Amino acid sequence: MKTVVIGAGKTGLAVARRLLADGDDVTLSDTRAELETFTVPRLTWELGGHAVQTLLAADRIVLSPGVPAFPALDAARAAGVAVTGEVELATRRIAAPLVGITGTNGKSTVTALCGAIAEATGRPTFTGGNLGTPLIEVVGTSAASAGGLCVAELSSYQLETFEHAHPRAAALLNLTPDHLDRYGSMERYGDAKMNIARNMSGDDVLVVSGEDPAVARALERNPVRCRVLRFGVHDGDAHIEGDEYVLRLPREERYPRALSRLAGRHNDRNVLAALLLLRASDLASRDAVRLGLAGFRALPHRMELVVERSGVRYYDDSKATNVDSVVAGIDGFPVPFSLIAGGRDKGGSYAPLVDALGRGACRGVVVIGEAASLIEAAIGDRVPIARASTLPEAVRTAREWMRAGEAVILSPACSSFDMFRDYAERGEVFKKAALDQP
Ligand code: UMA
Ligand code: ADP
Repeated sequence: MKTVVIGAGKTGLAVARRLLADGDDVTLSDTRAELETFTVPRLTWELGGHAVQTLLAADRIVLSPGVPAFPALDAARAAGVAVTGEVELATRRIAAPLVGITGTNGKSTVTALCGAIAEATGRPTFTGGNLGTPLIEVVGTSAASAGGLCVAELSSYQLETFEHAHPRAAALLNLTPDHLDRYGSMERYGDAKMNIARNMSGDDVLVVSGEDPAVARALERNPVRCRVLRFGVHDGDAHIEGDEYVLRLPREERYPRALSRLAGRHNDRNVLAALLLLRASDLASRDAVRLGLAGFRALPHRMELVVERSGVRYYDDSKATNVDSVVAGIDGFPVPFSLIAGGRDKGGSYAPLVDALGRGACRGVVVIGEAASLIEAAIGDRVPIARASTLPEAVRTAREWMRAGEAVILSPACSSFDMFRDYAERGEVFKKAALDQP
């Protein structure tokens, strides 16, 4: 079989390795002209673009998630060339039950927490997907066997190419504006996410927010054939009563909230979703849930306290790449803060961010990157604004506004790709700048 893999990033390289091992001829095609290549039998490179002839000559095209539709691809599709994605290819080679997690925010946290609980079951476990390790890397390991368990964060990009993939349990955590540069509307974005449940049926468990109107609308537009369970702070199949997480499966189960070390209301929701996913599907025992939850710590770059310098605390929330995730972090923030925001705009509105700044004690906003003017215009004269051309410069500026006992927060509301390789690199640059402050 002749396969063209579009995009030679993490996903493309992992797919190429797998397909070469399966005996395919593979072309790795990338828009970058300069790229570190290597030579192995049956592998060809196409750099500097995706030629239509290359695509038309393929039996199959595998798209990397970050690649949006383009004319040569449409032409190949129209000519009958099959187009698929990495997660779809992976799931065809996995016998283990798959737990899939999607939503606008909280995916990585819920995935990592489910992974920790899955580990506590003693089954060989894989935890990855959009979180960092492409799912296809599990193929051939014990976690992919029938006795294993695979927990995958699934982005809307990865879900676009779902065809036969069939999670045993899946979550749609929430839906707020993000990636509108690719989808154009919330409906198209939500529909891409609903693809997660297209093959789920019978006893399979779909966990959704019972509080999010956009999730309810997405479910109405895309009816499902499996069990649907809802979580919500006050109400739902999983909810909170006092200091306990309560599940109704319908048999009641209670877990102390004190088991979780995650801060913030949004993280309570994340915990509820994770418990519901693994208990309603019976993929983890009550003891494994307790053990996994108690041992779990917040992931880096999510409201992570970096350091305190001269009484000012620096928080790295680089993973907050859309407006709602910034609002979740700064709403009710306990001390006055300055905010560093900006990067590559995704086509949504900054109004909810401006409202949240109005409710809290924000001393000022430093804007960076391509979206600087857009954010500046949205904020107007409600709080002091400064511009910075680099992130270290932004940290120095933000610091000047602060007194002891206050905080500087990097929470960008944008993707990082205008200035950095990814959100993690942006977070590391912020951390270094914070450590350099007097
Ligand atoms: N490229 C092309 N043609 C194009 C566009 C890109 O050839 O038209 C090339 C680029 O030059 C680059 C490669 O494609 O060489 C990059 O591919 P990619 O953007 O799909 O990125 P990967 O390195 O494969 O990483 C992807 C996810 N990235 C995206 O979806 C943008 C990673 O999620 C994920 O961890 C990884 O697969 C493993 O599954 C990151 C992300 O930002 C964290 N995800 C988005 C999000 O969370 O909001 C969806
Ligand atoms: P994702 O993988 O969906 O980007 P993460 O768990 O990495 O989600 O969190 C990304 C950002 O969103 C962080 O800034 C975090 O504080 C915020 N966040 C986490 N969970 C939620 C939630 N349930 N609702 C809103 N924001 C959230």
